[in-house]
Amino acid sequence: MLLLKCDGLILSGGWDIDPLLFGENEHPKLGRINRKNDDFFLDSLHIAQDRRLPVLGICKGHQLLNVAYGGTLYQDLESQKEGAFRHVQTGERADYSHSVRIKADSWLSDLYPERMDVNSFHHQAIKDLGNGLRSAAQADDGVIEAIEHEKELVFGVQWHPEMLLSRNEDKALALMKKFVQCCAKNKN
Ligand SMILES: [Mn+2]
Repeated sequence: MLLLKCDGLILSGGWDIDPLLFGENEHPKLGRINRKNDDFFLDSLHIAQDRRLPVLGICKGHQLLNVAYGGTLYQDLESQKEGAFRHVQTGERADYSHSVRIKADSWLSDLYPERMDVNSFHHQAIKDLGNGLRSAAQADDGVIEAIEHEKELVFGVQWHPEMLLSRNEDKALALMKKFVQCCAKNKN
């Protein structure tokens, strides 16, 4: 399998996550799901875990990590989390939509100032954190926008750094560089 040749795993964005994976039935506002796709993500994650590879989850990937570690999701933020603002931006992919507060001592804290702007293309979000995971960044409405594992090399961001690359700012690239460095270091 291809993953046996990789030094790390990025779980990308995608459709909604099957709520059966965290013990819930479908909320009326749940979007498109594809269980095969979820299972592929989970299988890849399990191989990466077996091989102790660093993992970075982006948007859906970030949410799936939480589910894989036993956490839960808001199936639809707008109808399930009071006071949540709109996290499905109408602007361009590389536009900023809301700010996040980076937690001190998190994996992002040496890359970014305490507050920074991100893009936002999700109507689902982490509700209860999975085992061993902690929040690394939060939006002002309380939505968890980044996570990390307390012991494992497992990281997640709710925004899309790869879509911000066209801004030609160091900001988006910094996160990717850090992950690649983490993979290289882990290999040695
Ligand atoms: Mn957001």
